[in-house]
Amino acid sequence: MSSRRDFLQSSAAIAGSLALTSNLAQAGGKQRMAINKLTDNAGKYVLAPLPYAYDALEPVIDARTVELHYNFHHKPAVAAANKAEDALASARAKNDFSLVKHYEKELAFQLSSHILHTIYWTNLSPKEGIPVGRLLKALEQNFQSFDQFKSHIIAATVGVEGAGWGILGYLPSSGKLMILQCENHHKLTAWGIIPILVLDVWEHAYYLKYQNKRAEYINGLFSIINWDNVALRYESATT
Ligand code: MN3
Repeated sequence: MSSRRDFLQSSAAIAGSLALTSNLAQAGGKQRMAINKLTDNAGKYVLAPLPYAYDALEPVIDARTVELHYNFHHKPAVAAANKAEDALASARAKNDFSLVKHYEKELAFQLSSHILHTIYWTNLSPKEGIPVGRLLKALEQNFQSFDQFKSHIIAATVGVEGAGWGILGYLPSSGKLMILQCENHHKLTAWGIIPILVLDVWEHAYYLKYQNKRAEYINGLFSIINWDNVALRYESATT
């Protein structure tokens, strides 16, 4: 009996510590879920409303580009991510994994598109600003100065090969802010990184107004970054 009691006690202790760990993980996770509303209560991916009018980012990004971008690039990615998850559930139910490679690729691509676009819209705002406080300090610590950070992320984003994103992210396992060049929506990542600022350089994001002048678009984009949102994301990633 005593070994059973010991077993039950140690099991309870382990369960308790697991619950504590999972509570802590959930607290961070819930905070991040509140910032990025990717799903509804049933777990289906949903498109959050655009946080401003189509013309709010004029003149840097024209209204027509925002309208097309949101409705015909972001929105279909949400539907396709749901479709891929449904197809994988159906594959499990039927024990037929003949298309698993296709739908895993679809899920990685479309869900990454949904995640990055959701961040992108909130990363921008009509009001101009600059990073301050803890975020500014972290940018200076990781990139020597704000100006060096700005030159670095602009060069990285302009230089993305083909369609993709420039990304500033925080990697909890190293405690570092990093700049990544992301191809498509999901290639060239560092596992575990939490994106806090994303700059879309797919042509649909700028071609109507800027055509091949990607650098001009990126430089303009820098003037409409919502640094309060970036700071909120940094706080959430580091606490
Ligand atoms: Mn896009």
